[in-house]
Amino acid sequence: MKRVFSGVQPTGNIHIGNYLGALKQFVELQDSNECIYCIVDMHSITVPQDPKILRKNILDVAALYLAVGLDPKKSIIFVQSDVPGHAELSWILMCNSYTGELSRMTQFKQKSKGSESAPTGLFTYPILMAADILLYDTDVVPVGNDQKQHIEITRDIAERINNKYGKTFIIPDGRFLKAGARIMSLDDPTSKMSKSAENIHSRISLLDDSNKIKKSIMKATTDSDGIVRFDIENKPGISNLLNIYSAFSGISINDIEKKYEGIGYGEFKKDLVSVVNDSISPIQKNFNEIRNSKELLDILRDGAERANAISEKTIKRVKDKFGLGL
Ligand code: ATP
Ligand code: LTN
Repeated sequence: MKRVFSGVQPTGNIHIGNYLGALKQFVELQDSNECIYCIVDMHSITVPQDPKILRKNILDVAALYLAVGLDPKKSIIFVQSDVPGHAELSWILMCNSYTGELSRMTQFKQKSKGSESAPTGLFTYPILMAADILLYDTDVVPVGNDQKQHIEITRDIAERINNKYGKTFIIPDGRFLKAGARIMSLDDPTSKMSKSAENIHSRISLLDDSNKIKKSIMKATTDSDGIVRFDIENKPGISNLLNIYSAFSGISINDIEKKYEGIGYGEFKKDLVSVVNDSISPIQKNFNEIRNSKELLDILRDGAERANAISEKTIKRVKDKFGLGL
């Protein structure tokens, strides 16, 4: 059995990009692997958060984890800050990483915009992510394409420490889905769909109502030639919608293109609204049942306990390798 680890930030409503790129894989993997899924609240404070909203968002993500089909009997589900090993290992990794490699991270460059007052945590964000992964001797990390660089630096740091101190860490592999790895924004199909973009119609959140979903899809940017064909270079808008259609319906892009041959974008978009709604409404129903239950808190407490048991063993092993403590 392989060990799987991944995390989602509690920074707002989870959108279909998060679902198709990451959460869908989480569910697929839990039947034949040992899975650990985290709500990475300490990553979320690398940018300012309102404490009340943060707490609400943590519980929303936890409830969505369960609503999409994660089963606490199969997977460990917990909140990052409930397990102190993440911060502890992060420091040790920080002492074995280079400011140069962190400076090359595109996420840091984008989010800090070169400002001298960018939080240090934003700079060291990838190290905390490496700690999340290495703490659990993870083999596989299911994520969206945007996380490739973070997986690479995790591997580099683990290899560096293994070379210096003897085998300490497992070298993890990223796992990326074909259809959902990079869902693009609906209003600007050249940038990725994001929780934080200003225009709410640029994304479809898992908790959006059907009217909002319809409006966002009907407004989605396309081109003017009216042909439903996958061509990322010349038709990024339609290609993105085809991707979403295919990922939710399981129908190949080729077959969808054939289905809409000679039919305009209007029909295609209308059907896409139904495809998305049909997939999302059972998730919303589950979410509403779970969100305010006592069971949710019990699941997170139990998850933290189980995660902590694994984490403590790793921390002990790493401290021994480094000669730390008594
Ligand atoms: P955002 O930029 O949308 O606020 P984020 O990148 O901070 O989100 P997280 O919530 O931490 O996102 O991401 C959770 C998972 O969703 C990660 O595995 C990430 O790779 C994936 N993901 C995020 N955006 C997309 C997207 N547009 N398409 C596919 N996967 C995505
Ligand atoms: N950086 C990730 C979230 C994240 C993560 C992790 C993903 C934090 N720690 C460990 C996988 C494994 C993001 O999606 N923004």
